[in-house]
Amino acid sequence: MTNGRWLYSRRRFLAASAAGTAGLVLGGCDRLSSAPTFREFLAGAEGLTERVHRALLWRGALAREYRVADISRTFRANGSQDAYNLPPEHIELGQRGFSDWRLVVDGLVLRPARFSLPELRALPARTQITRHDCVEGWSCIGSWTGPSLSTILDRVGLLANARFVVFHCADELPRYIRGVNPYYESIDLIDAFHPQTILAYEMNGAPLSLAHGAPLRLRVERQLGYKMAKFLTRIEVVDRFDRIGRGRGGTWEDDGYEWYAGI
Ligand SMILES: Nc1nc2c(c(=O)[nH]1)N[C@H]1C(S)=C(S)[C@@H](COP(=O)(O)O)O[C@H]1N2
Ligand SMILES: [Mo]
Repeated sequence: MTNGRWLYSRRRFLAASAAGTAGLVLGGCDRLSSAPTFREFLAGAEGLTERVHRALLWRGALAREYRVADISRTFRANGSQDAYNLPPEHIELGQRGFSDWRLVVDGLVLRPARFSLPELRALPARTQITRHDCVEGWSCIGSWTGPSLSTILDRVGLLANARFVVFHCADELPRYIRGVNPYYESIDLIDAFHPQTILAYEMNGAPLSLAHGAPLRLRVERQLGYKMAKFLTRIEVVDRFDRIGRGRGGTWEDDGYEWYAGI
């Protein structure tokens, strides 16, 4: 990434942080998007305690990145991973190399779009070696490659009332009724613009296998495994998620897990 691009992304990320978290903390503060940088915003905001400062900055921290030598010999697959949870159409798309698969990006955006796999591969990509922590108590280190979610969001352009990004998936977990409740997840704009939030089409240097979410999955490295939606079909930008699924922001959240699964 060029320096200019980095500064631009950082600015976007910090602006998203200010809009997302500070909006909640300060309430009633508008015109946040005009804040030139996050630190300037914080410096100008009166009455913020040290703890609030820390909490806001903490959301921007990077997850640890590892060396190639640290990559786990085998990376466990979890949740949906084959035809048992995937509809036949998705399996057939895979058999044709996902050439007919498209990622739909819509909702509160200026320019709704559909991306093919080659289009996503043509975007600037990031590779990161990170540790995946499942809530069930296991961890694996893997390498992930794909465009930053921020690149996609910049392409489509967010409307002013955008607050969350919802990830819709092709699969359904057995406990949910097929055709009624496909796997889904959601994150706020702070995580959406975090530099390590990517849409991965490669794992350990090879195209994503079906078990790990082919053709495209989310990596949101500051949170637990269940946030990392596999088999993406659609990214929807929303101002609220209480009308999606059973209203708690994700398949496992609807079952009682935390929406913010920070690690
Ligand atoms: N679409 C979808 N995404 C999903 C799941 C799933 O069942 N379906 N399981 C989640 C859970 S609990 C974990 S730990 C990780 C597992 O990713 P992996 O199979 O690459 O290890 O994917 C997450 N994303
Ligand atoms: Mo998990």
